[in-house]
Amino acid sequence: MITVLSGGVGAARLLRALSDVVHPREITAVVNVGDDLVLNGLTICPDLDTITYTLAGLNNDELGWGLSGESWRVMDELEQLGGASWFRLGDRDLATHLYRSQRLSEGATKSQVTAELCTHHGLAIRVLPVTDDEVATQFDTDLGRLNFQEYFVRHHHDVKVTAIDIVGAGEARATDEVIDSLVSASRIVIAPSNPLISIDPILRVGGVREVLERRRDDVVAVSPIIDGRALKGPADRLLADLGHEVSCVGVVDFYKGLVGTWIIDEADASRADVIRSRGVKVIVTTTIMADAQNAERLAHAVIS
Ligand code: FO1
Repeated sequence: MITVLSGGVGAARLLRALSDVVHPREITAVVNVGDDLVLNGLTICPDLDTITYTLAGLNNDELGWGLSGESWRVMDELEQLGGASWFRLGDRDLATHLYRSQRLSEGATKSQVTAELCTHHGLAIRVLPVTDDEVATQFDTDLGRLNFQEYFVRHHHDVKVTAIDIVGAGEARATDEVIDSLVSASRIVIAPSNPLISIDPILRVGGVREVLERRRDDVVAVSPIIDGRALKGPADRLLADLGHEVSCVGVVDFYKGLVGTWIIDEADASRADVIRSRGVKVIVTTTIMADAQNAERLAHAVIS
């Protein structure tokens, strides 16, 4: 069994690659919920949906989120009404949010709804929200406090961040399924997702960090920073804004005490010895999942 701590796109690609080299039933994704929001009365879970859609082969590759073959008629109407249309929900995607919101209003948990959606899409990989409790990633910025999607989408993550607050994480508990999957996995993987805003909100949920500390030798992490830059998104800028070194070494130090083996990109081969001096193993390989071959090579490194 392999358990993968997962954010959005990077994690989804790694999960897809892993499922080509390990039976999907052997894989569990423990997914961030700090990006989740309620908008237009609907509960939207972007990381859960990106993973579910990608594994089902339905992700919109052009946008990197939402469903393929999308249309936007509802958003266009909403815009004309003056409603909240800055966070774009496609017509097909809306069905997921309507379904989830209805089920939650009937008393189902986020975990139950996620399982139902995975069954609907015929997924063999188990996809688990890290918690069924409320967790919300928020940012202190030059513009004041912003919730996740205000920062990420409305302001295009182009605003200086002075602090990140994972509201509710201190009181939230990981679900029993999540803890079981972490305790029983032969390997725990930290996906190449944003350390500060995708993985940290998972680690801060009650019960998770403790298991990783105990199981450190079985934890393998893939650096999302390659040659001092993030492939996508604001990870490099956030590391800099918050005083971390913007390199794979900075990420290694951020996860101090939690990881036994690091996978870094060939572009960072010269940093391998510095990382080894932190008392961890290092594998150097291609970490950019630009094509199926590279993704498979990375998946093999993760399970090797
Ligand atoms: N990202 C955008 O840049 N603009 C959007 O309008 C947008 C809508 C959206 C709707 C549903 C969903 O599941 C994801 C959506 N995303 C959108 C992506 C999302 O904001 C982020 O990529 C993740 O939260 C970061 O992992």
